[in-house]
Amino acid sequence: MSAANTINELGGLLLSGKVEVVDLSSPLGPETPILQLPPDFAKNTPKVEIHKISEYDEDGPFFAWNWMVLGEHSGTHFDAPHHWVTGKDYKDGFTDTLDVQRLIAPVNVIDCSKEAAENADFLLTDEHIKAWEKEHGEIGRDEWVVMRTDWDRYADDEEKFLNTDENGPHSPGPTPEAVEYLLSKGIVGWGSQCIGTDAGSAGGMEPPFPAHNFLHRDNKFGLASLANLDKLPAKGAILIAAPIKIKRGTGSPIRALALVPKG
Ligand code: 23J
Ligand code: MN
Repeated sequence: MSAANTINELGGLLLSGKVEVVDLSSPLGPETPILQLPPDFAKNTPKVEIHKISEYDEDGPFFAWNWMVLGEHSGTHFDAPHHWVTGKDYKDGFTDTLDVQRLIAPVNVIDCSKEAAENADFLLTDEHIKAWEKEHGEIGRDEWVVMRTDWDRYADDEEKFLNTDENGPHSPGPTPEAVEYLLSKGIVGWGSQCIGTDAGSAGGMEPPFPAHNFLHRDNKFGLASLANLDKLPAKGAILIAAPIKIKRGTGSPIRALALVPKG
């Protein structure tokens, strides 16, 4: 089938609902959990603030609008390669310079929801991923891979979302070997339902924050705080993850969307 026919058919499938658009973003607001780095990194992203300019009142009789305090890495968001020192030299590693052709791609959904419910420190290994591929099929070049943990159930409860105790944060994520394996498959990016692309324990890994370190070293993208991955098939959906075009931006909140064939 020609590309024109395929797009035409996709348009019809979207209009008829046979391809469903699934919202993979959580609402963004003052309750949105924000990463708290250990005290040796003094500066953190501020909490989201939404300030009213007007709402059909003396400050603006015909219109409602707000202004915001918003860190790039807030809520459901995109990590660009320049976010990490290992990706600092990529000219196309910023939100305004990256290749948008890469942002829309098939998505592989690795379901770790049971493991994560039993163990908040669950780590996805390269062996787990290979077993997943045996069951569902190979992960292909330039595809997205996301880890389903159903962590979005805590998306407006920072304490549960970060799950920090005296030993640090506890949330699931990949091992360094798992990330290297995915990169060997040529993925475009890796997504998590937790605060970042790395596990809560990743600050103590070698290297620290291996998902950030390896993904951005290879000019790949990260997605964090994804929602509704329980509504996606293991394979067969298309993920759209487009950051705001911030000049020399290292990331941005996104409205992540999935196209899912129904029935
Ligand atoms: C900076 C340092 C560590 C981490 C992060 C940022 C993120 O999770 C992020 O939003 O990129 S873990
Ligand atoms: Mn980030």
